[in-house]
Amino acid sequence: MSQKKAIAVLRPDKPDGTVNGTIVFTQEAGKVTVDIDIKGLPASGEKKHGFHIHEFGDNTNGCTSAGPHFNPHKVTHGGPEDENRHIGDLGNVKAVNGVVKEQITDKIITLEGEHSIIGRTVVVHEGEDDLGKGGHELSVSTGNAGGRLACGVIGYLKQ
Ligand SMILES: [Cu+2]
Ligand SMILES: [Zn+2]
Repeated sequence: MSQKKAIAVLRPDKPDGTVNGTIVFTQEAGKVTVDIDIKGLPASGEKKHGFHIHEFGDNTNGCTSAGPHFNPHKVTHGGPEDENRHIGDLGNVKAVNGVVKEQITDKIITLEGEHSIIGRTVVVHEGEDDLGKGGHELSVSTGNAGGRLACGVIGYLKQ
């Protein structure tokens, strides 16, 4: 299988926003590796931020235009390890003093075929994603992760 790579360059949602970064996706057999580099988050020790792929590759009115979580199967929100989850549910990233540097792998997202994430938007949220278990009315749709701090459209990366 030929390896495919994609990238999303994160920009702040608001003109005075500080959050930026790059997210690199690498398709491998049956999984995608995601290299996450984010800077400019609130520097307050360790803090989790909801991290998802949203449906549309549209940032016309900031990150809001990206729409809801990418969810072609019309199921409820969950965590990345849950059987029941949106395709776009990648859970949380953990910032340490405003910086995220982590690598995750996910078996649900893909850079190929009908449910490819290419052309959709990565969003970093203000708050923590409760992975559907918070008991808030928004838990089952968004994980109640709060506002959108930064986002970027996923496109093919030269390799
Ligand atoms: Cu989100
Ligand atoms: Zn979701």
